[in-house]
Amino acid sequence: MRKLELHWQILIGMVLGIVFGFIMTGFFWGPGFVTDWIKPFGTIFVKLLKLIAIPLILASLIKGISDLKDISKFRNIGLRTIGIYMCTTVVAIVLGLLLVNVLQPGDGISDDTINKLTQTYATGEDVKKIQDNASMQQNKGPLAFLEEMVPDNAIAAMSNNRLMLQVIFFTIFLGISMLLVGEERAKPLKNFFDSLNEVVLKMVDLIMLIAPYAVFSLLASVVVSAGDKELLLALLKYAGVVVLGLVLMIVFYSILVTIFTKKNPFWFLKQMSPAQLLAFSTSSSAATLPVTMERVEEHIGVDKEVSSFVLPVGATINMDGTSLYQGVAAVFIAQALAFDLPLSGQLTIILTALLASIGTAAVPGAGMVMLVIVLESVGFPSDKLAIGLALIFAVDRPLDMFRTVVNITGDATVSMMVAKSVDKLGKPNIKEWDDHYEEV
Ligand code: DAS
Repeated sequence: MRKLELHWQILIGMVLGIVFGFIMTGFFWGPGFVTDWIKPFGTIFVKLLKLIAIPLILASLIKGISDLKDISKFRNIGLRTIGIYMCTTVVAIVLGLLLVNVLQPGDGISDDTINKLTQTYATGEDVKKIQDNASMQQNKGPLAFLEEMVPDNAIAAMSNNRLMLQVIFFTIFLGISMLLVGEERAKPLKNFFDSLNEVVLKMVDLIMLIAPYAVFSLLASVVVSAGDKELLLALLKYAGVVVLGLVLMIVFYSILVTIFTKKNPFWFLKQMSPAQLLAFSTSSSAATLPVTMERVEEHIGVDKEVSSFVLPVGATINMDGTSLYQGVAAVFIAQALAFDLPLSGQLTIILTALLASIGTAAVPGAGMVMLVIVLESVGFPSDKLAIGLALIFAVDRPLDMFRTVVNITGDATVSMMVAKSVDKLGKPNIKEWDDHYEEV
């Protein structure tokens, strides 16, 4: 197994996990066995990745900023990054709205299916938890996300992955201050973070040694916990529209990479495939971030000065897959429950889905929590909200896997575009494919 390239190892682990999961569903003791004896290994793997995400952000961001030498370059990278992120997210939402209006997946849902979904999910703990999380988000003002970005305790912020944006804020503040005190004075601190960066990247390599076995465990547990097969089929058209949109976003990124970086898009997708497969398996941009950074820096050649800012910020505020999904899901629910959503309402969705995807945490299922905000923004009746969420809950986990792949691929694409624009897109350190494939 070790001889194979990483993405083949992970892919084999995923396929075997899915097959094993389906086999286990054939025995009454199967799902319990997988949940009790197989799933923990996948959970440990995700926890290990999250464990090093914060130290990696800290070390690589400090190194990236302090390597810049002056503030103007940092401002340059920051403005380009945020600007391109907002553009790709708007493209994703508009694409989602176009597809869901043209393909109308909500029209085919029978009342019987809606009733069955309502009984299965609408009264359940899961939907109630999503609504509680969403109402906590809503009670805040429009600038809440800005307020929450500033930590009042740096150590506490680092102890909680959901506060990644606070760690990024603190780290940028520290990095800029290091630049201002001058290279000599900041040298001891810079040396410390430079070596921390090397050590944490080595930890990524060690954790990745168990990746094939971990994704086997993660996929097996997803298969055994899948909902009612008949209900899944009823939602297949809706799921198909979301996945079609997400695939088109990958095509969109490939076009951006070809035009703006002159790199071969197939070469790009191959270099990113281990991170994409992990994003699919974990449904977490935060857990995948260490691997996304390693792939972009070592295998694509984006300078750390760029990737150390663009990728951690992207993992938290740039979720193109999630925003496309929120656009499709909101209109699908309106179609299925015969709620009239005129064009003005759909334009509102563009803005709220943009803000919702910024506020979505980089953890599994977070996109669904923010969907409530999007639905409320277009005046969707709150008594029907639970039914609406129940409608899409059955297929949310598989769709979360796909949209997380798009989220991290979008981040990698923007990091290459920004790097190219500031002439920081060099040669990969590790070659896995011949040179002539690399350039278009
Ligand atoms: N799973 C989230 C992520 O980590 C995205 C989502 O929930 O939509 O990117």
